[in-house]
Amino acid sequence: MYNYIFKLCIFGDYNTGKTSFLNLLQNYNYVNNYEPTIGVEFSSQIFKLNDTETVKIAFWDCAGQERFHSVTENFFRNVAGGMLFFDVSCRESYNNVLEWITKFRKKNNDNIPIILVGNKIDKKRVISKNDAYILATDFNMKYIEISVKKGINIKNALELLIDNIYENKEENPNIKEVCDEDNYLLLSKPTRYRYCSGCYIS
Ligand SMILES: Nc1nc2c(ncn2[C@@H]2O[C@H](COP(=O)(O)OP(=O)(O)O)[C@@H](O)[C@H]2O)c(=O)[nH]1
Ligand SMILES: [Mg+2]
Repeated sequence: MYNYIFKLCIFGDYNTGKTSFLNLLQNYNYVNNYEPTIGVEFSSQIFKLNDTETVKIAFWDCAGQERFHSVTENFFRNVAGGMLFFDVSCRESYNNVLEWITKFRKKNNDNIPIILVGNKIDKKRVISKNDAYILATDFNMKYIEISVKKGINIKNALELLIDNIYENKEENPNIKEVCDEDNYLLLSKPTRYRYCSGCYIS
């Protein structure tokens, strides 16, 4: 049983590793293939917050729509937090970070945290860690660098966001204490839903 439920969205440019990140979290192996997903993908897992509390997190993945910068309103609605991805080896994905922040903020108030995630640090980078850190700080985001391919900082990235959400939970309107999960799921009905329970982070 869990104490809280919240929705997280993983967004940012196409090809930055968002779907691979979610797959890895669900203990699938990293696959080198490129398989664009269609619609909004949604999965959920239960994580430990501390010794006594757990949270069920519903993850929403842009799933191909970000290619056209056309993610639906529904995607950003009712989220407790967001992970904004860019690729440290692709300047364009970094240049688009501001546009993504604007889209997110239009749908959510400033108390909903976003963390900025620089992925693919196994590749030759064109964006320095310092520049990304400064950008993140300017927009009140935490910054973390990861490599989905090498499995670097995967859990830390998720924990960073969860901690951020949990610390400010009084100001966050989108954290549900569990009472009526079915209604919540109906409100935010996904195109596709994969259930995966019992996956604990620690
Ligand atoms: N070198 C490298 N490639 C990655 C990494 N993460 C994802 N990729 C690759 O980048 C491509 C796009 O990944 P995908 O998860 O589909 O990106 P999405 O469009 O943001 O969902 C795929 O070929 C992945 O294998 C990484 O950390 N390093
Ligand atoms: Mg994807």
